[in-house]
Amino acid sequence: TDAQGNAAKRAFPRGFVWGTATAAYQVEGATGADGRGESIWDVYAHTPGKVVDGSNADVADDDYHRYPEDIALMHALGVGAYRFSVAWPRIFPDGAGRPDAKGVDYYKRLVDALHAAGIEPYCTLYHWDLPEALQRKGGWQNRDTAKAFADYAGYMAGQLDGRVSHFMTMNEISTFIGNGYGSTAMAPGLGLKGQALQQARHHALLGHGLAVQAIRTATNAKTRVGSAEGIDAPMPAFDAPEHVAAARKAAVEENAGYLTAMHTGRYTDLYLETLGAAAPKFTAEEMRIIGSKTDFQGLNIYTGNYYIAADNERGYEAVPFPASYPRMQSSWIQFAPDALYWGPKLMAEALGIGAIYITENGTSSTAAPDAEGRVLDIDRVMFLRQYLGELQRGIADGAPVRGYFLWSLLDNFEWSRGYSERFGITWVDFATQKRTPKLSSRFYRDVIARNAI
Ligand code: PNW
Repeated sequence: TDAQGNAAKRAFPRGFVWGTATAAYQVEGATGADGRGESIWDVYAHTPGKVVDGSNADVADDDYHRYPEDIALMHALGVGAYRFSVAWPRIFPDGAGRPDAKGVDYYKRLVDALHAAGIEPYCTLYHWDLPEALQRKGGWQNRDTAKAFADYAGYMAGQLDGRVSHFMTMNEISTFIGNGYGSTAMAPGLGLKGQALQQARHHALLGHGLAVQAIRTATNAKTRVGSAEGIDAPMPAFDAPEHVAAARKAAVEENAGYLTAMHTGRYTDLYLETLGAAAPKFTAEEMRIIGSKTDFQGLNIYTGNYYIAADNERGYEAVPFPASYPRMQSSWIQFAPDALYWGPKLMAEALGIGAIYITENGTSSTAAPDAEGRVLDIDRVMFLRQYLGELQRGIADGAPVRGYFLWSLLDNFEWSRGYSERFGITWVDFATQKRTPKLSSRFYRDVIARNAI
């Protein structure tokens, strides 16, 4: 019990899944090892001027070789689950055709080592590292990429069948389409507009739907299939009925190109109307595939957006963040713990989602080793304590959240921010590859041990 004597009220449900998350390109390194093919991120990171600190992920955390040490770190933390991703170019170096046995074998060894440590593997099949060979044929602008993805996803899921209980097709279609196709901030950096951008987005959704079906065909009946999507986490400006209703409408319309389409099998009228001539071309059959039933929805939530009721066609209005609103080191992370209260709750209500995992939550921090080598990242501790407190409150109020994956286990290659933004609860000295758990790691260990906040 805490000072108020209400510890029981702050407990998470029995069996709640506690985990950490990483992604292949951000931690593995070893980009030339075994038969791995080139990915769009190798090309992008090696193009001068793309990554702020001029770095790349050729070595990153060298997790391809050091995974036993990193699993030991997780074992010490007490996590019951680990979310990792498979690098498509390690499995099919050319995107399709003949699989590389050594690449496949690496993930089998990783998964077996996780089980040996009592950690359940949660596997993402696409975390943005498209084989460069497919980019040369148009990447997600080419409808054939959706089919190639489903073939790869089905093959890999079949290889891991029985050893992985939860598969996620893709990570944050919204981010790799928005930043990689809609702007130049991420690979492949195309900066498309209008219909071309919408068509690429539609093909990525189609790839998700086809992959859901391929994974089901390739695995046993107990396997759970979903995706990990970045959402516009809707929050009422404050808890008044009209603003809650407004945020619930925003949940549907602001995610219309992604989660709403995936859970309803259709684009909303308002979405298509707003796009006008830029709307994607699609068939009823494609929409049926995009709406393929999943078993859970992963949500990556770092921040959210506030809404108020409005007298307009949508019935809501977003409240802009003033310059004085508190932010973390990464300028896009507005400190908004209520996103973990309202986000899952309103998305579940609005789209009828039965099971949610928070597949990513966390923050960057500038905290660095002190004279004694300790990393006292009190900003991250504060962030996690507040967000987890709101998550617990949301679950107590009925949000169907089954687990939480902290991003990230390790400092790693933060895409176009290179190594300048560190999201790890473990410090990594990239010169020596030495790992040092930060203060936040001890905090998270305590939360897991007590199953309470
Ligand atoms: C997620 N934004 O990316 C990714 O899934 C991770 O790979 C990444 O390391 C993590 O969040 C931290 O950034 C995002 O600008 C990157 O809104 C950028 C944004 C959102 C998500």
